[in-house]
Amino acid sequence: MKQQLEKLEQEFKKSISEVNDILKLDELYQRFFSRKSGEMSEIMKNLKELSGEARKEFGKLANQVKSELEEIYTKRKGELQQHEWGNILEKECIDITQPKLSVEPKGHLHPITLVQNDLEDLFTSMGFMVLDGPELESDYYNFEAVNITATHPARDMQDTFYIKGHNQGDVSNDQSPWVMRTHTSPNQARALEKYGAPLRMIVPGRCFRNEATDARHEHTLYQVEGMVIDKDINFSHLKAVLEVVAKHLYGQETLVRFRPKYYPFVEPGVNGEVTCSLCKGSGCRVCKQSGWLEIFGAGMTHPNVIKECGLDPKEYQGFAFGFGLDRLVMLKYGIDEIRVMKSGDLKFLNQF
Ligand code: FA5
Repeated sequence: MKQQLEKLEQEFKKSISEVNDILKLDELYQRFFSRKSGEMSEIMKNLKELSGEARKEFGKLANQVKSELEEIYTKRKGELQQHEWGNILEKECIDITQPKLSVEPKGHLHPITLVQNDLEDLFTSMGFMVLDGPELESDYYNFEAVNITATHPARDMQDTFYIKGHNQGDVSNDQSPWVMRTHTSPNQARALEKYGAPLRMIVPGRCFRNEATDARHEHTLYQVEGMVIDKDINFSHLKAVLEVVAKHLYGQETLVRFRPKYYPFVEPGVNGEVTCSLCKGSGCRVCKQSGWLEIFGAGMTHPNVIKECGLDPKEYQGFAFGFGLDRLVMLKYGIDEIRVMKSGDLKFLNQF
């Protein structure tokens, strides 16, 4: 038994000198000193075969060896722990002298959003509500409700994307075909039906047309619709509001001119132009050498639209306008090509 104990002692010392991590060290400890199946317990089980004094003597010796080996174990464990902490600290330490990592550039607002926000603030300050309307619109609201009947030639002015399927009947129990809205004007009828008169509102939003695109025309364009309906509204109110907008955007020296234009939902209708701020009126590619740029359509609301929305045109009058938001942005920032705005080109976008 004594020999067994010596063998165990030597083996333990040899094995522990070869162990390099704490997990293996604990496994080793269990192998030798586990109460149930450790090699030391196996030796101690034989103790009962010894008699009196010999048993006492061997028990004492075994305990001495055990505590000596446990001391070696504890010391080795301490060394290994220190080593592992050292590794962790080394891995996790922060070098405060290191130069800072370059931070990803933050996003920013698109120029169309900047001008839209600016206009929303301006119109709100004049008592207008800011509303929203659907991009997938019904034929009824896009055309019929604003006085463009099914066979009306004015439909040709806006080459339209029709979508399969029909509206299921919303505000007006409308079952007409779907279209991608060609302008924001359907919201004239939607707003009048919902809020009635008096009404002062704008609706900014995206519109879609089957355009042959060029420097001034896009298939996906932004407009800002506006409408005022009240008693005793006349053309000078319309002119005043649109001049305020033009001067707010482009400066007090900006000139606005109105020329007659046909829109079925207004009478009289006008097309509004401002002096081209790119060439200061001398003529360039964007204003087609005319010195003027068309930025809105407008006019006095047609009595048919007022009637269609359940109001009496003898009692209420009003005006409506539709700005081409992309065109407003082009003029404000001197952009001579509309298509760059939705190109996602960072060289362009990072300028704003
Ligand atoms: C309309 O869309 C009318 N709904 C505007 C209106 C509203 C008139 C209320 C009267 C009363 P028009 O098709 O002219 O009208 O477009 C209005 C503005 O949108 C134009 O002045 C122009 O600035 C802009 N626009 C029109 N088509 C495009 C296009 N393809 N790309 C970029 N801008 C466009």
